[in-house]
Amino acid sequence: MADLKALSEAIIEGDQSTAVAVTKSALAEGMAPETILGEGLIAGMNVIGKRFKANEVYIPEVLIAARAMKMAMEVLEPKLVEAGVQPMGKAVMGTVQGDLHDIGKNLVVMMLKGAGFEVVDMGVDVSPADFVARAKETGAQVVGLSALLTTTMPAMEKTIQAIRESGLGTKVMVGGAPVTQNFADKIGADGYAPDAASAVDLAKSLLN
Ligand code: B1M
Repeated sequence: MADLKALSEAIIEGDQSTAVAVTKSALAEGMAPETILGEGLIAGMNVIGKRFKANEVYIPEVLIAARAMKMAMEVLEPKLVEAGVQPMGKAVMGTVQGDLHDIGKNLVVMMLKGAGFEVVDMGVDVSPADFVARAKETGAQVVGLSALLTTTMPAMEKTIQAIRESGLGTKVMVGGAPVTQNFADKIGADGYAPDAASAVDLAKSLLN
């Protein structure tokens, strides 16, 4: 019987080969893909998220865990699609126009995926119009904006205005080193998260 505890441990340790091997053997034994996802992969990423929030692990460990999760997800994803498993929610994420920093944004994307979200990663330097178009096209419930420069923070406000003017009901969350709760309130964001683990909690709360 495939050991889902070993699978979540492999994610926590960033052990790609064990993560892939246990995922494959669990599928071969006929285990439900959503059980493997929830009790193995997401359970492991949740531990990493909590440890990251508590400063018990740092960015490299999160990146290594996320890579192991990605490898196992490549095996699992087609089976989840076959089984018709719905993602927890859909999110569109990107770094705002004029800003090329993506390390923090990538972490948020990985943690959201780890929590069971379907995420469209738009990359960096994303215009307000492109955010609106992609949110419309995908029906995302949440749009996440990242900015690392004080000079690109106004692009967050412009993006939120464009989303509101489009009439989409999409919730908008913001983050990045210079962003604060005060700023988020001022520009009319639905939420602000100081780090990637909090961004997952926030995105979940915005779905309700
Ligand atoms: Co840039 N850079 N940089 N840089 N860079 C900073 C941000 C800076 C603070 C350095 C400094 O001067 N001390 C400074 C900004 C100053 C300011 O605006 N106040 C700066 C500058 C000035 C610039 C350039 C203008 C330099 C130049 O060319 N003269 C230029 C701008 C280019 C552009 O964007 N148009 C530039 C370029 C670059 C590189 C390309 C070289 C590189 C980026 C590489 C890349 O991202 N692929 C780079 C880097 C690496 C940095 C530093 C060193 C590190 C940033 C980082 O990745 N942090 C940074 C200095 C520093 O922070 N020590 C600096 C790690 C990352 C995990 O943290 O992104 O904050 P962070 O993400 C966190 C949270 O903020 C949060 O979760 C993450 C994980 O916990 N979070 C969210 C992030 N997004 C979120 C979204 C959410 C929720 C949470 O919801 C949607």
